[in-house]
Amino acid sequence: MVQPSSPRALLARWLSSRGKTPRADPAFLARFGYRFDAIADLVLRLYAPRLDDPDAFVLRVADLLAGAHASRPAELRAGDAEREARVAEGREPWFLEPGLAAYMAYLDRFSGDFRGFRERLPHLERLGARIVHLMPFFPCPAGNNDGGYAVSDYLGVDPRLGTVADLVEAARELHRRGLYLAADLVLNHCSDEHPWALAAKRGERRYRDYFHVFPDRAAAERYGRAMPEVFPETAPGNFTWVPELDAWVMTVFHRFQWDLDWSNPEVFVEMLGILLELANRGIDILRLDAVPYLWKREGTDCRNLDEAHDIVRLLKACADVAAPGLAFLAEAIVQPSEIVRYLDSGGVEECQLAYHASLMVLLWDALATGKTAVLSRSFGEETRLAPGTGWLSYARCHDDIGLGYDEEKILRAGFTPRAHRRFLLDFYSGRYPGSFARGRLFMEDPRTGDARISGTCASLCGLEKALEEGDRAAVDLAVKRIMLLHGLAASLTGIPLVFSGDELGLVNDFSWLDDPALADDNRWMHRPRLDPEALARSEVADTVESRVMNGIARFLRLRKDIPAFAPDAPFEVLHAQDEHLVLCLRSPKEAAAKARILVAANFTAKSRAVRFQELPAGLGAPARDLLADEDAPSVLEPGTGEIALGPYALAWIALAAPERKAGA
Ligand code: OTU
Repeated sequence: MVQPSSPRALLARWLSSRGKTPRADPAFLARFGYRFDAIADLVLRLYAPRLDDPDAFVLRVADLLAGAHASRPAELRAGDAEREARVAEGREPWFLEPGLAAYMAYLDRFSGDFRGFRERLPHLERLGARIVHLMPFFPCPAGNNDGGYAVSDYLGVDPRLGTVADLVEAARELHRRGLYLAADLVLNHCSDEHPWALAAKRGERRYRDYFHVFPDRAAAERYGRAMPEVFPETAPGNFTWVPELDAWVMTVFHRFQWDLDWSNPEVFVEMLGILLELANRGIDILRLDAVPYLWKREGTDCRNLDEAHDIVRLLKACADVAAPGLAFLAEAIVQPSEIVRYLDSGGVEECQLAYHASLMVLLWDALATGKTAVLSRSFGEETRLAPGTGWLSYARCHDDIGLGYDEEKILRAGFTPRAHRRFLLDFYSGRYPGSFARGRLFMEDPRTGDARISGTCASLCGLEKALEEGDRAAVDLAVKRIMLLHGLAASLTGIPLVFSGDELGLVNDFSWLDDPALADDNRWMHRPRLDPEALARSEVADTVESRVMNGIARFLRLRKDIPAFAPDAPFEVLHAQDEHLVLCLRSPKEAAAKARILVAANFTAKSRAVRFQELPAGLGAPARDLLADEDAPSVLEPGTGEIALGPYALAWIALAAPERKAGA
């Protein structure tokens, strides 16, 4: 290997050879100079062992950045400048703007295709969502393609959905309306029909090296001996025999999703080019799919390794140079302490946003047990984020709910972890006597007894059962549960996120069973089509659809003007004497004590009370429930020091400024 030059010398070389072209933009050069050391360092740290000429590689990356920036459309560059200026002025970054809310949908199920998309935007505006995540819309294999997460062409658009021009136009239309577009970068794996995989199958060495290939089963198994399985029921093991290669390929997800070998610098360059091109099409947020899995090392569980973080850092440093308005969303459904590592540089070095998977699981835990100890104990310090970063807080997404939670917390809450887990699985699959839920077990593993849960928010909250039984009171309770979860996602912390169909309270959709391409993946039961009839009913008073839609829209509308609900405003979980309540204190970032809000939630079907005497002193008197209206008149009972909470009720209680001590 040729010894690498110092980053400074290399930068000087690049600038004198290519940087001083008449087209070079001074802002780009400034960003480039600022990030160059970090980029060169990370490249060496990750790739030095595999590079013959590290300088040449760094210069290649530099050329890629300059090229991508040169072809970045003027309107996006102007957007970059605005986003940068906002931070320079000391405001929060654009993606933490108070009041933002997100929505995620499969394009075909949401609007048919890109053309229909525009017509659905008024629906999103009515809901109050401003970040729209369209699930993978790239060309992918026919048949089972894991909902598009087996990508065959990262820069194409699935012809059934539209064209690249349609994608660009969709982004423009969103921007015109003050909305943002999020999309996936499925960077851990590509489909076995991707040209890279096809070339590897044809015997091209260069492309074989894009994947983790093992000559025989023993070698593969030795490498993966500590790797858990993601889909044990339908895609057991982590390797697939590929006859054309006469070898085993690592396939952590499905056998048709080949894990890319990110220790190969060529894979990095390919993916960087793709990332920058997607950014140039107007995508504002890239969701880094399965980011914990990026780096593999023999004998480890191949998750959350330090190099995976270095790759994200390197991609971010590069994006900051060529497309500085772009934000990264970490899709890391792992332990809370591991998730926050993708954000702990304060959004500067790695991701800016992450799914609050911990909160999501805890909400379902509390709903099944009616007890909030696990939630209250776990939703605190370890999920606190660095400034400049934010959670996406949600009740449901397109994936299953994994109920595994920190065993110690479960023990401390008075449950036995194994039995507790069994109970949750039984409860949400509807087996537990008296359960209101209608879900199914996902990826049941008879060896471990583990499983996850599928089902729409509404079905897991009891709506499907209640409707089927024609039980109006049960329907009301189910709607209350649905509102409770969305209301908490809108007020505990972060940016609320709604999964398509949940805003209408859609129940499980069993049509997936009729489609052989989907039939072995019951996550499809909770990915319903946005049925036009349900949409129409959402405009008719008193239907379930309108109650849920209007209820969520109201949460999103109200929270917009509540400074204490800014995504990154502080929160503090208060100890509730009543083990069925959640109490969370939100404070505005600019400490104006009188605008603090106490979020109070009752996880049972019985009325309960929040007793102010039991809460920490100095909280301030309850002044007003911001959620109270004619249907749910004020819950404050003046003089008693109590707040009544009806079944599954949620209250956003504005607190009066605490009395100041004399002389203070
Ligand atoms: C993601 O989920 C996607 O959200 C899924 O829809 C895909 O099937 C999958 O990647 C493959 O692309 O295991 O059960 O820590 O948990 O990447 C869902 C991250 C998953 C993983 C996550 C994965």
